[in-house]
Amino acid sequence: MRLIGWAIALAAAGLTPAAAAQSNAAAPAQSAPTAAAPAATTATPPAGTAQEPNKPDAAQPAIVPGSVGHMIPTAGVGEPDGRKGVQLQVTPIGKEAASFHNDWLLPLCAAISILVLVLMLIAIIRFRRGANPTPSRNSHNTTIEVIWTLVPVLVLVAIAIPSIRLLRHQYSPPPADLTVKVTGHQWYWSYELPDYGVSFDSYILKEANDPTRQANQRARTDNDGPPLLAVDNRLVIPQGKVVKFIITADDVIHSFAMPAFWIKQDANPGQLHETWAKVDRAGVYFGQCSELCGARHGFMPIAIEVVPQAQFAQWVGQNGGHMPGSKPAAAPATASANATPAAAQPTGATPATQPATNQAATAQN
Ligand SMILES: [Cu+2]
Repeated sequence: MRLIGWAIALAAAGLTPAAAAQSNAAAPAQSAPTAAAPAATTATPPAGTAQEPNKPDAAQPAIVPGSVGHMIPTAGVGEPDGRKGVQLQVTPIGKEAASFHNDWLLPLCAAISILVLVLMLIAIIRFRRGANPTPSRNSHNTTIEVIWTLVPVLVLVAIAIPSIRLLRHQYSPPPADLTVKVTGHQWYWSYELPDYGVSFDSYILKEANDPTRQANQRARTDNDGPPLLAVDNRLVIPQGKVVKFIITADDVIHSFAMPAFWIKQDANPGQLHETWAKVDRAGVYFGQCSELCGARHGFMPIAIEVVPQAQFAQWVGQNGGHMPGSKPAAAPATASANATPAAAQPTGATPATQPATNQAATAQN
């Protein structure tokens, strides 16, 4: 009895802080402005208002539509276009998954639905009271019972085999050619290519008539992409290469989703998640944060541009980075629009540290 008493006391003590925390959490919610204020002050840059607060427009070179990093999107590719079903898939996994969905699951679902509908119609019409006044008193039929047990089992096996095969392909990626670290923030994404010395932030491009757009912020044009999906700095990756994405977050849970690559991976603070893509088709692809992450969750799109290897090298150079094995860029002054001051700094660091970084990068490749 004494033991039980202690157990209850301990449990109560354990529960109390949780209950207190809950009531604390509930309290600020009643006064919305108080709750919003700390969030606004902790978010740097200020919640969704600045694209590159440290860099005035005047310092950015003019954007040439169609150049690397500014490829003009193709309608209906890598963006929603009102079609039913999944987007055009551009990775091997995406193609396998879309084919599994379109050519196997959908026909199977349709066949089962039609079968059930026909059986229901037969039961309703043929066995209605008017047509069948004295109902059968049979309570079971062994043949039918065997059929209605075996057929669903076979249907499940027919779904499970390709489904498990797809999962196996998805979770056994080929060796990576390139690693990209993706970090979700409230409310923007940042990207880092550690082996190339490139890192930058990527913000939504606001509409020209958006009252929250600051005077020095570039407005979206159709060359950038659809509204709510276009970003100021796109991630550029090489065509036909295996890209490993290491995904995390620095505040709350986000989700890195790129429908045309068949990627959707949670970005959790304090955890590294991994996914991959091998994109064979050059182009611009758009995705969105897919985990409700706060007030501007709907305003942190993802844009990935897939380009041939030579253009990728050009983009790396423009952003103050260097191809593994080659000499790093001379000075941050050569960094283009995409390079943030944070990205430019390591390149401008003392030359003594550079060869070591370079060797490490080469060794990893
Ligand atoms: Cu998010």
